Amino acid sequence: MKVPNEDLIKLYGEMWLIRLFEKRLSDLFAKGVLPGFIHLGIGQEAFMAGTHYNIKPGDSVGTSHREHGLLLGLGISPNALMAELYGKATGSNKGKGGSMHACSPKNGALGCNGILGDAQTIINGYAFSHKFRNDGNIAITIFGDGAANRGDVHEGMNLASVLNLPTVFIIVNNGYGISMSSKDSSNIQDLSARAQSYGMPGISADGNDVLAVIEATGEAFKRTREGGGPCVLEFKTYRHQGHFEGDPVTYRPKEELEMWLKKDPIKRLEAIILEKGIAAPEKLLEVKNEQIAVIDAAQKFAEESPYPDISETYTDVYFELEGGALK
Ligand SMILES: Cc1ncc(C[n+]2csc(CCOP(=O)(O)OP(=O)(O)O)c2C)c(N)n1
Repeated sequence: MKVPNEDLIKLYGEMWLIRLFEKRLSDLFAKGVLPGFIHLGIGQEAFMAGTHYNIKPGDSVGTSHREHGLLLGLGISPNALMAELYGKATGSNKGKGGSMHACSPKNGALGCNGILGDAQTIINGYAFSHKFRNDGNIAITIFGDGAANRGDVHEGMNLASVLNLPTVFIIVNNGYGISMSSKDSSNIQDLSARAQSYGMPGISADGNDVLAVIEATGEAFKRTREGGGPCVLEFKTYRHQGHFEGDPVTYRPKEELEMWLKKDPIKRLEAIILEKGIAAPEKLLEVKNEQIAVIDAAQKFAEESPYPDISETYTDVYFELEGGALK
């Protein structure tokens, strides 16, 4: 899939936005400013930007607990996401969703299910709806190598295949489920091989190469959109930080991180852009600095926003039926 030069610059900016947004969250969390618990996707930007590249309006996208970056791509503004993480009333979900449950259904951003594996069955409901309406959209579910070992995931894959649903299962293999190495939790090289058991295609690709991600999602999404049925994609990548902010990361060797830092997805795209003479280093610095300004503004917006009023405690929490009964 040929990616125009101007798109390469946009992808470069998007990856910096994701990384710098996450780094800002890391700092704010360490200072005790952010409530709750956060999992960051630093190092995994290529898979997010590359997947976003081939998502179309109307697609349904279920993210995991590590994809603030994809939520930004799907249309939650940096201001709204930052305010959400601060628990403020101006947040994407009025401060009640937080990191795990920030979502924007009107943009197809379904958010995360805290129970690993469950989302991979639920996604088929969205896929069925797209198929029933024949709207050309697809349902994408994103989950980690750890979640991939849950039984529900296999149930979801089987159902998607049997019903020939437009479901795309994306496994983000970042090497660990908390402290458990994926080499110890699975006996196969490529997790995408599991697709064969359900009679659908499975592809593994370099998740730190944004162009490889665009190539893989481009072909897979097209096939699924055109009625070809479900498929599995595995993107091999690495999270630079711990599982959660505050994780001392005592379970993986230093050399392993060093090896993956050499494969940093942003540096790799930067090298391609410079090598091909698509943009000068000054231009790339400008693109990066633009993202810093966006994040500074988002932080200011979040800090200056009010907390939800106490009277809002139960608003949007329960669905109110006619006659006042709560469901
Ligand atoms: C059913 C279930 N079991 C355990 C957990 C606790 N838990 C939260 S995240 C996580 C690890 C997930 O690893 P992976 O799926 O590889 O995603 P990653 O965190 O690496 O992005 C676990 C075990 C959970 N949320 N749900």
